Amino acid sequence: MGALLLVWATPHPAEAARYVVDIKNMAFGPAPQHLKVGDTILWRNNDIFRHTATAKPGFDLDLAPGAQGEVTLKNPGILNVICRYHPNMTMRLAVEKE
Ligand SMILES: [Cu+2]
Repeated sequence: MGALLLVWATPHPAEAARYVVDIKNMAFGPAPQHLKVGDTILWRNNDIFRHTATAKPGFDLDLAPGAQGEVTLKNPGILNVICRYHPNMTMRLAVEKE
């Protein structure tokens, strides 16, 4: 949790955007479009189940019900996001260069 708080406190580049993805009813919310390197995504678990937002390589957030976590997109490319507990939960993110 300490690491997440540090991420929150880190100043973002002026052009970086912040997106929110809500997890609910065993599914990821709509995938943000036009993502760029340096943008951040806040994942919010609004479900009654524990979920992860996992992309390898990339990030791995383990989110209890009601928890949230933020990731900064570091590399361009396609990220295939899954929940490790529910492999049918998937999301595809396309990250463009900065
Ligand atoms: Cu899940």
